[in-house]
Amino acid sequence: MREINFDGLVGPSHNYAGLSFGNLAATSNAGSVSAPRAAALQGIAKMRRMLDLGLSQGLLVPHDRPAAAWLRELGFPGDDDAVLAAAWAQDPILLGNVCSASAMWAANAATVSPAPDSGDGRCHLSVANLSTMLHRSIEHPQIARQLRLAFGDAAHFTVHDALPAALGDEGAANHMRLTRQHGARGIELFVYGERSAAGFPARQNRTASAAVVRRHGLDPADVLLVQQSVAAIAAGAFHNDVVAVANETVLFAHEQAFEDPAAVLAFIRARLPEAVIVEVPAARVSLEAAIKSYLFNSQLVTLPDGTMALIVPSECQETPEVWAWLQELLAGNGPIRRVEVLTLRESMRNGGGPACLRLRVVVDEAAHAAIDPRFLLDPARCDLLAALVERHWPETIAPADLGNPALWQQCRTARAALLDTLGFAPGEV
Ligand code: SUG
Repeated sequence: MREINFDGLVGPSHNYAGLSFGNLAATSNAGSVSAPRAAALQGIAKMRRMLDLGLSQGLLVPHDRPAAAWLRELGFPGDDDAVLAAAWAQDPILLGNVCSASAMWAANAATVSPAPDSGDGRCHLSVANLSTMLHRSIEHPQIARQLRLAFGDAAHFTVHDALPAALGDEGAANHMRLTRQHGARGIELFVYGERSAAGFPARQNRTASAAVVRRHGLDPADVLLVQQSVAAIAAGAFHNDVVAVANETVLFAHEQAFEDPAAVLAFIRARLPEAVIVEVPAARVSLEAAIKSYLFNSQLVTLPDGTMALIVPSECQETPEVWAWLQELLAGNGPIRRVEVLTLRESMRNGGGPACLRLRVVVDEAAHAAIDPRFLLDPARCDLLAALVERHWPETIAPADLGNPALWQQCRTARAALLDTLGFAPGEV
């Protein structure tokens, strides 16, 4: 069996609107000028690097933005441009919400339990409702549409609808799987948050996580619901994947990631004795440095030779305590043998690192063959995507541009060209 990473391609409307309270990068960059073309090219370069490492790579398509149809439901009349112009005049923040390219962060698209873990031998995917943040709460219908196309073969996959909005669910960003190897039965950790007195929102609800466990048919003995530490949320870790990541036998986590770390470690050791827990002490890398550099939002992957690589954002290289720690990690005799550095500056400025941009799906050969190939990538398709982005994606977007009808049209044209290049009919995704 193999793991495929499906990355969200950065959409042409990528901008810095400061929409995610509790996400320090996004709120501190609010109002800056974005570079959608560079952002999408950085994302494509990451997908290409994964292919170069011998890994399997897929993509998810940017959503239809600005979302005029959604604004129409809020009572704005007329054709799309009239709706958008009225929203811009009456409530520019609302217009900012429907212009966000936030679907790029595919780790929030769904939670995935591969076939060896589910009760019925199928890979289960639960679409996330993303209900805590307005701009993200409008993603789930289009996520569901894409996942049902990509993973439409009911012999291998089950795609579950988003949970009710009152139970905030942010998908794989709050989920970790540990296992001897991808194709073996695994244990799954679901990390939820609790609202603290005066702090940032806890975006993953415990009841939502428990519902996903039941829907996926997981054996309760192989599951742990884990409370994210209140300190981590307060420091800006709005998702668990900002402070922890797992791959096969390895859990790589900050000392302050979980409210009760001893219980997490005890569960893993009892259920998977071969597990290797790489815990980074706060005395070496503070929570603040971890969140600034996105050290734990790295992709931890198994290479074809069986060793592991950590794919880190360049901000790790620029944070001395983090880079020093990574050098020691490599010098030691642990399972992580290689560190790869990526430039993802544009996504990072909205709080999205390498791990945020991808959704992991573990499949066997038959299930792999059943995936709609339009969602799978090879180097030639990366070239096609890059050429398309060069041609159609805006070079920059300043806050005032969000009210410009020429930008709305450019975004529509860019997406239409993308769908055509990838082989989708208009309106199919
Ligand atoms: O939901 N940022 C995203 C970043 C998501 C990162 N994903 C993971 N950690 N898996 C969010 O907070 C900012 C958009 C803006 O403010 O314009 C934003 O939505």
